Amino acid sequence: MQTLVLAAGQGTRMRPLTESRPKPMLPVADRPLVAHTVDAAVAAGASKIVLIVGYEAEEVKEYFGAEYAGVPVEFAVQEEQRGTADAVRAGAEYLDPGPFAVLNGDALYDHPSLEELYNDGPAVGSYRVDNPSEYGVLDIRDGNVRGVIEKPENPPSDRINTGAYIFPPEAQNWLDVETSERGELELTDVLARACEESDVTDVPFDRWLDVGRPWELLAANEWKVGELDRDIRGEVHGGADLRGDVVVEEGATVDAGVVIEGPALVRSGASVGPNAYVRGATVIGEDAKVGHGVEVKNSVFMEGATVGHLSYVGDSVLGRDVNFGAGTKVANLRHDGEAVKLTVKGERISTGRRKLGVICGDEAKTGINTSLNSGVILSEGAATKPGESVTRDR
Ligand code: TTP
Repeated sequence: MQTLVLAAGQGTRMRPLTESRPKPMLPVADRPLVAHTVDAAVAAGASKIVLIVGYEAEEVKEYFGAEYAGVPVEFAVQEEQRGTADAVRAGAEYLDPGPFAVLNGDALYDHPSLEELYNDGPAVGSYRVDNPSEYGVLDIRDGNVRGVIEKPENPPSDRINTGAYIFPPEAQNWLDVETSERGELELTDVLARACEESDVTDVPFDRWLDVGRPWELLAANEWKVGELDRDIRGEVHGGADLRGDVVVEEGATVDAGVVIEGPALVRSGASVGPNAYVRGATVIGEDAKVGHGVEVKNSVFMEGATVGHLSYVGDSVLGRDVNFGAGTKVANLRHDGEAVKLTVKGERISTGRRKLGVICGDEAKTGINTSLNSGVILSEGAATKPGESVTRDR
């Protein structure tokens, strides 16, 4: 099945992590987010991948090249991010006649579910949630999908749109849709046409994750780091204790006195220790550093992020080349035990997570003994003074 993967978006809700990097290239375990989407597509039977790129396109192109996992890859540039139907239209010239699949390049799909979708006719992948009103909800009647209703007050079902579709061949001619109320050209309008013209089935997915906001990047890493099997290739001191499914890539070092509780991933060029404690679905990215007396829990360190001495980092994302001064501590739990809130595009939003630390854009720096409150965002290049207690984004 020829497959279009939408990866042209700006990822504004993911800022500051997408300030200079496209969202599909954010790290999830040992590869970029969109590589997991493409892996799932290939496992499901994709014959060709057409990646729709736009924002920071070069990074995506460089990663995939002309072939990936034995499958040919083409790139279509969507000049302006005018919506998902427009993105598909940008890729249509690379399609052969016949049915085609479309996947969101910022979502994780489980392989068997996607395979079921690929084996079906015109179809849409759905996922059951308790709060459908916050999503695009599938209108399902007599076993067929009739369309998608965006954030309805009275949802017609508890099954939401995963952004994974199999379109019939004729849909290649239905891509010129009208601008929607929110000012975008929407693929769900193409789906609505498909529902009018033929039977579109709903394929329930066992697992799915939309990765749009910073805490969802942590959830994505929890999923994919959790799938890693123990594999120790780097240099590990005899006095280190690696428990469970820990991966230490070639070129990484783990020094004496370190305890790492899997699942955890230490990437090539990274160093941990001496005397550090790493646990809970943590990724220490390429050339990143966790120094003496540092505890890291359930966090993602991107390339070159450094926490050198006597610090605690929990449930946090540290962008490229972030540097925490000695003694920096991150709070990851509110006293009242309520879900931590984060500001997304100027709006305070509950993340639904009881445990969440901080989100740091690339090259943010903290002075020694900085305290960072839970839910704080440090923008790209932000700095704190020694001894500061940071309770607001900066
Ligand atoms: P969104 O998550 O709605 O958009 P986005 O990725 O730009 O993020 P944000 O809303 O935070 O700015 O998009 C869903 C998928 O579709 C995602 O994989 C990006 C892709 N997309 C395009 O390729 N082109 C587009 O014009 C749009 C709007 C989205």
